[in-house]
Amino acid sequence: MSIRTVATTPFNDQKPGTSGLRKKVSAFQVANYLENFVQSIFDTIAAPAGSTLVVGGDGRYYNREAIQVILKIAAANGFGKVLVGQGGILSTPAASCVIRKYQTYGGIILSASHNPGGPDGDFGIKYNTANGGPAPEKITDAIFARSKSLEHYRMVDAPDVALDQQGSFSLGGMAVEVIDAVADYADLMESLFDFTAIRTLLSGGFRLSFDAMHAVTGPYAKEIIEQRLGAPAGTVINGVPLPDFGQGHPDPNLTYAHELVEIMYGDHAPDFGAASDGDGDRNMILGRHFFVNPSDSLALIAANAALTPGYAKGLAGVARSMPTSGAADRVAAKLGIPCYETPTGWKFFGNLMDAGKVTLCGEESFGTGSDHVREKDGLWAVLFWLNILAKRGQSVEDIVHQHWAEYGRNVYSRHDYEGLPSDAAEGLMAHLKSQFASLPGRRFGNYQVKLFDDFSYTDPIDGSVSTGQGLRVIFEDGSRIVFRLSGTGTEGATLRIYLEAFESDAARQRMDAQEALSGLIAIAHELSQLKARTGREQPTVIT
Ligand code: G16
Repeated sequence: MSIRTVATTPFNDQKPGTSGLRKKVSAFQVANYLENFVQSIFDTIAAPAGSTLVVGGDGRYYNREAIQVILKIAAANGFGKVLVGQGGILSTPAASCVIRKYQTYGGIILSASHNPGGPDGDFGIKYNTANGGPAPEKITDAIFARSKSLEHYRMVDAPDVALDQQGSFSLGGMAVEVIDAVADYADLMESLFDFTAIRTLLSGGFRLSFDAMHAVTGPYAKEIIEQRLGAPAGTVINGVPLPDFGQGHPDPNLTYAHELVEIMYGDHAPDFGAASDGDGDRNMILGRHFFVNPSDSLALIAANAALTPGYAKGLAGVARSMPTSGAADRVAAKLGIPCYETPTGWKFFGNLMDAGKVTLCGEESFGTGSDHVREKDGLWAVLFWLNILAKRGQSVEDIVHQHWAEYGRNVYSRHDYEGLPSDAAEGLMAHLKSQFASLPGRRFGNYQVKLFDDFSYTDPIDGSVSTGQGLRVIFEDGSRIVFRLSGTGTEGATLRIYLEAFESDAARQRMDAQEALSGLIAIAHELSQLKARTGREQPTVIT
């Protein structure tokens, strides 16, 4: 085996964001860009010689090329074995499952999640630790620091490994095992949910549509929903993963999953609709002519967990990201379990799950999951819902309405302003911050500001502190407006405005969220000088 040590110059922009390093494909194609980052990961994690690594991605453009590079750098850095999903495919939750099941040292996941793919689209890479979860900030910060001083990377000179066939191969002395990308994950799902009850539901005329958005979940959904659960062929739509996602935007929300939305809001709509994103960790849940807000979905899953075999023994606790609505808090209070509030980013849930403090976690950004893996999990959420529906025998809409009647409704919406010039977005945030001292106590119609701060979090397990996690305007009645800049985009800036108000009056709970939140929306525009600073009045995406 010949190992080449290649001289390189560092890049200064390899700082991982909310979830790994995400850039345009063209940025990753710059000579040594990917190689440098991979070597920086390996230098940082210092895995003992002979360690096992997992590598897989969501199948987007550049996935295959990147895997070959990673394998050759891993071989030159002393790894003993790499498990790769067949065809280079592993959904993000499946990668987490494989890391945990085979107790590997860690894994590298290639994805830019819900961002578009193709030669002009986005690519991404992130490192997950032995618990199966995204590396915590102290590791991503160290990788970034290393990337800024890297002068060499090591790589074996060897031909590419054939990834399309399962089996064991040798690459410069390192074993490469190409594994079934779906089986381990599908078995895990079968162990958590009542597949018999769901099969009975599906054979009794209940209809569903699952939109894989030409992204990674297609093969997983076909195996689980159509094969193991017996749903008719065609239940999974857009089920063939394509490198450019069929030129779509694989983000399961009301704007980008429009094909599913048209089906679910059309005549003869199925009983249940769901979609997942590029790498399979997000989910959107729809009933017939009905949208389930992700924050409500987390609360509902927590409230109904006892109906599933995997969670019947009870929940240790729940966690949600700060901008996620407080609906889950109400369920936790009733169950007598703690509810933790973390910054945005799944990596913040890992310590809580590892310490056994929480079982379920969720985010407003269409992410829900549990301690079965250490990533959010789109299909898991869909199966959780199907299990609930099979046991309760009610429609999605009725279940949600009944939940609101019992707990009250945290009326919620997120407004995204995508593709803003970075300086305008940063100017808007700076303008908001200039009001830290003056805003508390101010009255806007019925709303009086109680608190205005920049959210910071102290991890209760390791004491690490994360600051600057979103500007919170909290009103005396508990309503909130949160302003944050997204950490996952690759072009310009995306401003997210999160709006929440509580409605205990059953007669008003079914009101349209935009209407119910119109007062808060107007305040958000006024405080941020949104139109003057960005020229925008209407969000790109409303959730
Ligand atoms: C990632 C993170 C999530 C986060 C989401 C949105 O999801 O894992 O925890 O909520 O981004 O982050 P932001 O608001 O910074 O864009 P994914 O699905 O993109 O990996």
